[in-house]
Amino acid sequence: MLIRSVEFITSAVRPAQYPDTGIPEVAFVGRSNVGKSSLLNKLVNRRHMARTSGQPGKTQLINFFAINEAFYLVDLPGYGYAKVSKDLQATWAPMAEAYLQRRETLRLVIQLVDLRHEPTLNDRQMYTWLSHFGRPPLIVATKADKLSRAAQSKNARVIRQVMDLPGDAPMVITSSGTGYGMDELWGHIEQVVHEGTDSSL
Ligand SMILES: Nc1nc2c(ncn2[C@@H]2O[C@H](COP(=O)(O)OP(=O)(O)OP(=O)(O)O)[C@@H](O)[C@H]2O)c(=O)[nH]1
Ligand SMILES: [Mg+2]
Repeated sequence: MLIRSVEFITSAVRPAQYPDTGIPEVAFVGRSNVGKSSLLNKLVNRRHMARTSGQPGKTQLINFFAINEAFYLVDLPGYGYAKVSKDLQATWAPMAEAYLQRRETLRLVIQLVDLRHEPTLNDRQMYTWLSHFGRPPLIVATKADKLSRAAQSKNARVIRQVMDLPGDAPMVITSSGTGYGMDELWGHIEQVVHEGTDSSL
């Protein structure tokens, strides 16, 4: 993908606050600290587009970023981190659920899981829930740089099994440290936003 422009558009809680330009969008969901914001930054080659942190719960609103003024990438707050306050957990569900269920311009949900660990109950519930609402997510396993090649393949198999992915469902292994998997992931995004790599631009 040729990135010509990256622009932070807005942070939203309620549907009335979402951008209403009608351009397609791709959203990133996953457990708190799994690496959603880091992956977004690596995808667009900007170190600080989305805020990241070693402390779970960094992203607390729905953040919209416009790419090439053609589509949005959407950073959602993470779910399922016990230490995030009860108040925050209580606001996450309605905020993210409303978005994921009703956003008409949402073309693809990308669900991140940590390649180092077995998916959690929350991960499985999120996958099932999204599939139930007709948005089966693309699974992306993050933090591959922390594992050997052999461990990557082994853990990828475990994730497929535990998440109960259909045999033909793609799964992308990535590292926001090295950039591994970014081209493959862009391939999936390009398919739904209809913006390809056009060298004549
Ligand atoms: N080694 C390594 N560390 C990563 C990778 N991706 C993210 N991290 C680290 O994991 C931590 C969490 O990353 P974030 O991108 O903030 O995670 P998040 O999913 O956006 O978290 P919330 O906003 O809390 O939901 C940070 O310390 C990152 O540096 C990766 O691919 N490799
Ligand atoms: Mg984040």
